[in-house]
Amino acid sequence: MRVDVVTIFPEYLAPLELSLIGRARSTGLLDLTVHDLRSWTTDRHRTVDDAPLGGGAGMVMRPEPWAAALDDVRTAGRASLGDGAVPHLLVPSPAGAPFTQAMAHELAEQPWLAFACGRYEGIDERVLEAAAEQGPVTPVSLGDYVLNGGEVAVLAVVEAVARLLPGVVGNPHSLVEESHAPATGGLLEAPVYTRPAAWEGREAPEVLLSGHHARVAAWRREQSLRRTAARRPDLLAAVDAASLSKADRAVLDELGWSVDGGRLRQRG
Ligand code: 6SD
Repeated sequence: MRVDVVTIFPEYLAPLELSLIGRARSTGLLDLTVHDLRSWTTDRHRTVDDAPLGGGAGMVMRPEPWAAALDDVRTAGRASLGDGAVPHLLVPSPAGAPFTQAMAHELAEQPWLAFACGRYEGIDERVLEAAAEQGPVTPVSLGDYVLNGGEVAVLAVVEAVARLLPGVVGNPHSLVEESHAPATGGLLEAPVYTRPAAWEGREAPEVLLSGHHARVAAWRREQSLRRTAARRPDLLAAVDAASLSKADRAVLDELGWSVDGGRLRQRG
């Protein structure tokens, strides 16, 4: 997969040189280039911002350097991926669509992603309009809170997507039963433990030492349900009731959840 990131803070993306993502880059699984937006400015002060039209607080990113940067990124990418290639442009924004594991899986299928990192009050909207005439553009949000710019969101999205590329995570089985993975049926993962079995007076759950795989699986399933009910009732309400066993329903009933029209609903 090819990834281009345009930002006024290229050093902010330095963590993408580390760990599994860094190795994916050195082994050629991930071809990631970070570009400094100021390379496409034409004035002595390398200006990327200007006052908002209509007034108001802060500054807005000027369209000219952005348009030139995105044009050059598209041209360079086509030279390496082929004439028909178009990047899927992702623009971090608190006003974007929530970034989810499902979206990470879809993006992991794409040959080419580009990211435009806003700063200040954001990028002149016409940049996104013009880009949408060249290829798909998706504003994405990490969550309902406000960051200072798009760089932290790019770190999160690139890591979530790149770890799904074949060969990036050593044991692909690790991807199967984690929180938000389709295989967990939309539930959170159970807690995990390692040796020593007793640590500072705290015992790990005995069932995990039993060697009884079916009992371990049943215990983990129950923990997933309890955790999801306590922490993410929104996820539990989205579960297809047809995926629940009798044992699942008994646990959920004890927690105050009943099946109603194929979905789960909290009583009371
Ligand atoms: C000015 C940005 C870009 C400012 C952001 C994204 C999320 N989920 N919160 N905040 C954000 C992105 C803020 O450029």
